[in-house]
Amino acid sequence: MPESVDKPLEAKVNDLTITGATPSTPEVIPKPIVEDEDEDDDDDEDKPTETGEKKKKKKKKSKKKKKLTTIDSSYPEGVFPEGEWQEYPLDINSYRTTSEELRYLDRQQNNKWEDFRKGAEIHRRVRNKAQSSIKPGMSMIEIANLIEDSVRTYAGADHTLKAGVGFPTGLSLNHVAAHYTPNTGDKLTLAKDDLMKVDIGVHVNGRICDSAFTMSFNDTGRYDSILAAVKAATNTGIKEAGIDVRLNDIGEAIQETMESYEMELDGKTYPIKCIRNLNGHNIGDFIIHSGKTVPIVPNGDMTKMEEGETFAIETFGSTGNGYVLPEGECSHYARNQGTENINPPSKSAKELLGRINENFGTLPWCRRYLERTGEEKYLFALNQLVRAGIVEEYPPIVDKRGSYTAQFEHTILLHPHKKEVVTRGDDF
Ligand code: HZT
Ligand code: MN
Ligand code: MN
Repeated sequence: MPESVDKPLEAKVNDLTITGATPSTPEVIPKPIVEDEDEDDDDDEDKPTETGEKKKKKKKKSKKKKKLTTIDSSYPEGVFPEGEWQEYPLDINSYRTTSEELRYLDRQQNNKWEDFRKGAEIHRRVRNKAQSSIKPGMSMIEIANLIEDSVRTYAGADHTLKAGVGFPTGLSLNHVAAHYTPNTGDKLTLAKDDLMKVDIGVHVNGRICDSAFTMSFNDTGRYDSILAAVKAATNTGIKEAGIDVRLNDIGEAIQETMESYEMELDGKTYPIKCIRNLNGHNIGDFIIHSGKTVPIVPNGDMTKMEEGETFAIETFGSTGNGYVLPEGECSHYARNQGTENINPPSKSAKELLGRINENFGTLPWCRRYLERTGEEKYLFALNQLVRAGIVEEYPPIVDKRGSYTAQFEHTILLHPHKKEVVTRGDDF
């Protein structure tokens, strides 16, 4: 659809690149005109020269450098690939799939869905890069920078609130289930047998794609069953989700899938448990968790999902207690909603809050991002904002020491007629 009437002008990103574009029929799957290719245009690298020798030097030089450019340059019409479509599960909803009225209703929201799809395409490209280039021995800071720089480059926005990183990159290892990202000075490096949850957030105009996967570098199949359990459990949650579905019932289905797996580790068999105090959540504009939570065990919550809602469906499996507690130095923060009238307790806290508002609004951020804005001795003021209730800390959350945890997560859109697993890729 042509540019919106219903969106404020300042909320648009990269107007220039899509000016004058006449978007094609929405039913046509958009094909990127510029595929990522080798850095140079030389496509005869492998052909022997007249003397029979191959152009080795040239090939080496151009080997793995991929052209990283804005996602808009790949989709100049501003129409991004759709995610995976799934029909709604309940029989009472079978009319939705074919209803012309509901499809029409859905098109009124097209700008919003396009923002999610653009974020999702950035997410897929960034995680492909992560999956091919992250190696044991790298520092956690290097890994975080690789991912976040890639998000920023694809987003190509001149302001953090237009498009880019949607929340700190989670790189939690082993018994740490979530909300670890390195702070400056962190010396931690990735080891071969680490099990790493990579949780990447991409936002476009405040529409946040929240999607995560788990990486292993062990080639003996050590973690295969926990990975299979959690991937299957998340897919169960996605399949069960839908308009008028009770949150409790999604939790029940997820647990049933997850806990049908076990894992043998060094001669001992462990049940794979759901981490019962972690859950999926509604996603709101610039608000990573708004409203409903989606349990991963039954919890008696009879609340239903509703038309038009967007959710992060995430599940966590563990060989430990299946219960997490906060532990370790905090890196993740976000402004608390509804605290606009609380007065910051000091001049430095007030100034820091100004910086936070200007750069992140209500999006979550981490210490490294604050430092990118030019802040340096901010910790005292930050802790004042935390104590005043203006800023919320999201410390790392951990299961039992020595246990292993895994996570898979997708963002889903509950369109009136069908649901869209917008962050789905060929990887997970
Ligand atoms: C909080 C802070 C962040 C939301 C889930 C999550 C990563 O555990 C209600 C349900 C980023 C995200 C969040 F910096 N959390 N998804 N991906 N973390 S949560 C939550 O705090 S609140 C789940
Ligand atoms: Mn996440
Ligand atoms: Mn999430």
